[in-house]
Amino acid sequence: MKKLLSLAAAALALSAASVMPSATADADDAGFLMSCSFESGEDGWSGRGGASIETSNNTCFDGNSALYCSNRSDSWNGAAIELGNGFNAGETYSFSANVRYDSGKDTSLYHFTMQYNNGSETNYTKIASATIIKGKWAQLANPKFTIPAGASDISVYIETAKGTGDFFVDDVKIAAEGTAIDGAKGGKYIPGDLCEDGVVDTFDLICARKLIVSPDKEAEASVNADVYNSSEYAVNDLVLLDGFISGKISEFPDNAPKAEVTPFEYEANKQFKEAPSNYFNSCEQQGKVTKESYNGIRGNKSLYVYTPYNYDPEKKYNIFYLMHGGGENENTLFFQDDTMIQNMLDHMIMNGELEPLIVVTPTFNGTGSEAGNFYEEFRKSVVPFVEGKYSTYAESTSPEDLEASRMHRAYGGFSMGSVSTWAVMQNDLDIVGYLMPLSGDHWQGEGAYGKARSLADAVDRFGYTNRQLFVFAATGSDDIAYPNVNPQIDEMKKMSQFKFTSDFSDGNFYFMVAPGKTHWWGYVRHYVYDALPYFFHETGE
Ligand code: FER
Repeated sequence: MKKLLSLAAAALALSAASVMPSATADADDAGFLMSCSFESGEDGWSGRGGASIETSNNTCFDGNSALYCSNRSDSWNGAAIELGNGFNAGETYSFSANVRYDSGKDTSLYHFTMQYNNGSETNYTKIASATIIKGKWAQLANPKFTIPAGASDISVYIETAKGTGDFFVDDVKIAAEGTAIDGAKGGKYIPGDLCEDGVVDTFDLICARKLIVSPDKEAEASVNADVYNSSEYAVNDLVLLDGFISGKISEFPDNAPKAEVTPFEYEANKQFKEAPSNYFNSCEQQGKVTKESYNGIRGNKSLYVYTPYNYDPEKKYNIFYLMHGGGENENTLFFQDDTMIQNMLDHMIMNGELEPLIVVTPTFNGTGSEAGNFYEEFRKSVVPFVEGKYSTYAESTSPEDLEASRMHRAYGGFSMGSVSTWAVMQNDLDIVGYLMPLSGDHWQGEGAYGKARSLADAVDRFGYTNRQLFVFAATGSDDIAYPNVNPQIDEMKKMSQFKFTSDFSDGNFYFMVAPGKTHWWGYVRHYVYDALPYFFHETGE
């Protein structure tokens, strides 16, 4: 299904380049260039980030003990070892590690990752990844992985795509290119693969038939048997598996429980209302603003991530990307007297006006990127980076999972940021369900009609109805952008793709005009206060 083997594109910041003992490449008796069994100690491994490691006899893949990794405070925290002399950049080796975890969700995506310096900066690349079944050993292996040319300061480590749960590692081995290294069989989440041999075929159907008549099928069935994703193994799973193997269906229907829709009382004609002035003072329940750097399609850039008070990486959060205006940057929303929107978010969340969510302030500045084409960097770099690291409704950062989570993702911006918002609407509707263009018009299409037309055409091209995207636009009546935005809105009102009301249980498009307000964040932040609570209540169905 969708979650399979997808990689979280995560260029992760590593804080502690601690002094680690290193493994050198001398072929041992069995021909391995490195072999760590954790039978007589930690074999040179160390905790990555703040994680702890120790050997443990509680479970192991082979022998009597394994390495146990705990106290992780971020998904990139894990167990690491430095590769010393003899592992050469540009050369290809066979890598294998066995991993297991015993608590938390039924399945979890694990990565066997390499960190290295490319001459100017630290880089990360995945050696192998797999979605693992809780309580089973699984092998992360790649028989032909090439250490990037020019790499130095190389280490390898085990991490998760999300979450901070404990895990075990055992029998980590490196051998010559192409070597098939023995490891755990099965243990990977592959719907339909009851035999856990990595493929879905008639053998699985035999297992499925046996299982359905077993008196103990609940206990025996692994998550791979539950192809209908209904949390139990039943006849419909067998029927679907039969259909899949005989070629009648090409994928299993996703019956995963849908997130509950929060009841929300919309006003149909929302009027501008300022946030209480104390909302811009610091709050007793403060979220956190974290500076992040990523290496995307427009080079190395920074953004900020606001995580709400008591952020829990095991929970899922709605996410709102909020873009600055022309001449501004990623600092604008959190560090100026006329913004400080983290304080406003803290108060709104504390007072129950807004569900806890993640707010990201990226930038369209830098290396050739302009507001109007940011949508490209947004989908290719920013969303995969942020949502590979923070816990949103995206199960992974694959295009399928980003689309599946689009009703939990919003994008907005002010002025040139609004220009970027309309462009995101035109180009990224498959990954964004809510849009908040503030004080800026669309810069595609001839005249007001052409602008509106290009947006309506995009809705059609993506194949969405007017129940599947929601636009809350706003500006001030005295804003310099008002004469640009208002005619575009009037044209959009005539088009069937947009139904005008701020009651999103009925329509999908609204334009709030704040009396007398001009082109300034000091006003515009209040539009965010008014509009953001209207987001994330619809299912998009
Ligand atoms: C508008 C969209 C963007 C607008 C102004 C801008 C005046 C941005 C201007 C700038 O950053 O200089 O509709 O109306």
